[in-house]
Amino acid sequence: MSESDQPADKRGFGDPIERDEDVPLLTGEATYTDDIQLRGTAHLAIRRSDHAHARLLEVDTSAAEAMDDVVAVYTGADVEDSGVPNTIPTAWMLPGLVTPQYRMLAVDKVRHEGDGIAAVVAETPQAAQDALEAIDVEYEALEHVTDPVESVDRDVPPVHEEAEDNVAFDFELGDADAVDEAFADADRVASVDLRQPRLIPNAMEPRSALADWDVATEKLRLWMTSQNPHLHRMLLSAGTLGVPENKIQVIAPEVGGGFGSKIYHYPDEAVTAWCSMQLGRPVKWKASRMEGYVTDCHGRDHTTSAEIAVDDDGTVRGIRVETHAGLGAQLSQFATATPSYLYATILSGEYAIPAIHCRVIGAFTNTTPVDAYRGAGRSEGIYVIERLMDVAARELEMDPAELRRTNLVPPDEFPYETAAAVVYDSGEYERAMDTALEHVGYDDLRERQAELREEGRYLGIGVANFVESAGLSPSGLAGDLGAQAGGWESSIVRFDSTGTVTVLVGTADQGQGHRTTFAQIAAEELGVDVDAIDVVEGDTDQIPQGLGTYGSRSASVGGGAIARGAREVREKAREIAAHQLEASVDDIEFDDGEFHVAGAPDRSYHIQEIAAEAYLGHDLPEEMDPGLEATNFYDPENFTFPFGTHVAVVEIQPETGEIDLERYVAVDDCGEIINPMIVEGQVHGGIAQGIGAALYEGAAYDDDGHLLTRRMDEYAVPHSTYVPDFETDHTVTPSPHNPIGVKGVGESATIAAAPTVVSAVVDALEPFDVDHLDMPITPETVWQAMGGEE
Ligand code: PCD
Repeated sequence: MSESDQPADKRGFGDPIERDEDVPLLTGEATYTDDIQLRGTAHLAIRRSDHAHARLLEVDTSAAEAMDDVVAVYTGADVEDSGVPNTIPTAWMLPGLVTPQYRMLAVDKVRHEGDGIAAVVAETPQAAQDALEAIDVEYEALEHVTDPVESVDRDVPPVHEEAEDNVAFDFELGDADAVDEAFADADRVASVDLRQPRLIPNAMEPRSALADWDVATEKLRLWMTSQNPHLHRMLLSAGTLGVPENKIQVIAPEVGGGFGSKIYHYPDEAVTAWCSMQLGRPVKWKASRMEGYVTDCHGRDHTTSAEIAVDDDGTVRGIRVETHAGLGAQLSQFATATPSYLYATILSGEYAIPAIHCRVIGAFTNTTPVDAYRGAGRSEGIYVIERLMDVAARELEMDPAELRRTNLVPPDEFPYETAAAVVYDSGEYERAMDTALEHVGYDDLRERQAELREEGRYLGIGVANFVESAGLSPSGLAGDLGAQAGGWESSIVRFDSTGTVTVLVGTADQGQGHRTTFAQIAAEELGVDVDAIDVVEGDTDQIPQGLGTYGSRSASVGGGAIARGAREVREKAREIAAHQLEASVDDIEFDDGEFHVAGAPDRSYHIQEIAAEAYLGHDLPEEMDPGLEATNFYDPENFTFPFGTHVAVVEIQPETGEIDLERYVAVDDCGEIINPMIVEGQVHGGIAQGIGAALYEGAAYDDDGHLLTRRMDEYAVPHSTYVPDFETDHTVTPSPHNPIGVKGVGESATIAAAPTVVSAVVDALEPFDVDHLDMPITPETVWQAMGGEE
């Protein structure tokens, strides 16, 4: 590799640099959306449906309107009559997809508890809240359905008239005939029926928005809790408000966690903007925690039947998967992509499986819309293949780790095209697996397990391998699959005239630490100190274009755009240096920020001095324009495919069914690591969320279609004391096509942790002939599985 492609010295890249963002976050100095104060701000509250499914007979707002401090009350009909497009569009089409109109506020009918019915704008947040109760809504209750299988199998009134059978899409991937043949030929077949419950995202900061419509310029400024401000700008413009895109500025200030839930273009932020446009004054909305529970998109909600065909020697011949995916009452932007492509294309896991077929029925239900939640689609897919590996191992009476090892895609097979229509870029699966098994002391643990069983104690060892598609790209592929947006990212890398650097990028952090890691990337490429670099994200007026942060894309796609931009800047600086040193460009070397003629390091110019020259413009090479900056659009040639092996050790208390999670070992491979400390944090958070899914979390609805788990004391997000100390390690298999060799890491551990923990619990219960337990596995389910009475 030439010196210009790969800077020799490490300036930050790879170092565990402390997070630049932490001091303001921890001292409370950081600015979140709700911290922003504009003079004359009015406050919005939204009246929501307390029915799961009902016709709206009348919405009487007169009493509310007459209340003190109430500025205005609007219904769905008012929004519709205002003449704006009033559509919350889907951002991913699938063949045959039914796309009912999704409006800012309901008209005629409510389709889930929490559906917006009317908007109250008042002088104070309290006045707005009080007025909500004065709105008189007359409903005619309709039969509702919350379960994705029931919704298509049972005869219920459809959620949308457009989809009589409640089917939004019926998706297929893979080769059904090849799978039939594999199943006919194979020595054995094993199967599992499983449910992946609905999860509620629980970001620390609830969603909120502040909209300011400038009557004079007809420009909308919208501060909001967004993972992707540019996407919000586009969808608001085209589908919802009809305001030209260049008259909308979306700003995501500090955002306190998202986990997927802040990707989406929800009605609420749009209503906030619409109200500001009606009133010509700033309007602010913020969700309460309980409001968030019924309006933030939920995750998962899969009911699956899966089968695996294996030979006696452990060779997997094929898998067959059928899933009903609950979409909720409306199509959120990626609700279609998450359970289809993001799910079915990862079903091969780390294994060479010659035949795969998957069918997914996307079902409307009378529930909060479902969309991507950390691990989106890939979590669900890896869970299926890893559960299949365990049931197959039982069927074959083979060690589950051994069965997995037998089927790994070998390192010399990459790039590897799976039977599920993706090409894995690179991987050394066995190395990561060995690292994890050695770390945990797998063979000793198996012996210990046997000894303990003699004593009537139940130790369980769970192993799961995962591979993940991160950084959805290239744009052409995304388009072929139905995406209504690209897969690229864009950056501007700009030297300022005094030698500092500003990096602007279209991703948008919610806690990941981009300001730190992106400065590390630029520092590495430019040979300047990380402290000289300022990273700017989250403002569509400053950063011309971008697609935001989701799908663990920012490090690889955003970071790639930054590296490429920085390299372009460096090459221009090299030309200026050559001119100053009166040498040919080819003879100029770049070393630790200094340009010098090869073999003559004594006379040199630092890149920061060159930057000053570039802006003075007094003595530049002929025909060169002044300035030192580059705009880069990076459209990767493929996803990156992070992978790894996680191992959990549990002991079950037979008297109570309690599960002691004793050890948790994670070996992740996310390619080159920009900042090991940040990656460690990502892995820790991810494991905690996966453990949450396996043992604690799960949204539940009562018979009336009301969310039962509507508060943090009813929906069990694990506390730090619920999880063991994590033992982490890494292998490094650089992505061959990414300019900095990185792969994503943000979702990896969540994807791995749920199947790992479930595998461990089920392993502990082998003496009780338990092959599978659905999540969340509570002490009660364990106790019953061990033969306890209800
Ligand atoms: N990194 C490094 N190295 C590597 C990779 C990575 O260092 N190799 C780092 C970076 O730079 C950043 C992080 O780490 O900082 C991450 O990254 P990524 O993987 O690329 O990712 P992003 O894009 O950035 O992010 C996203 C993710 C997601 S997706 C989710 S869910 C979650 C995660 O992220 N979320 C969150 N994580 C987190 N964290 C926090 N704190 N918060 C939050 O919210 Mo989705 O799709 O949305 O469902």
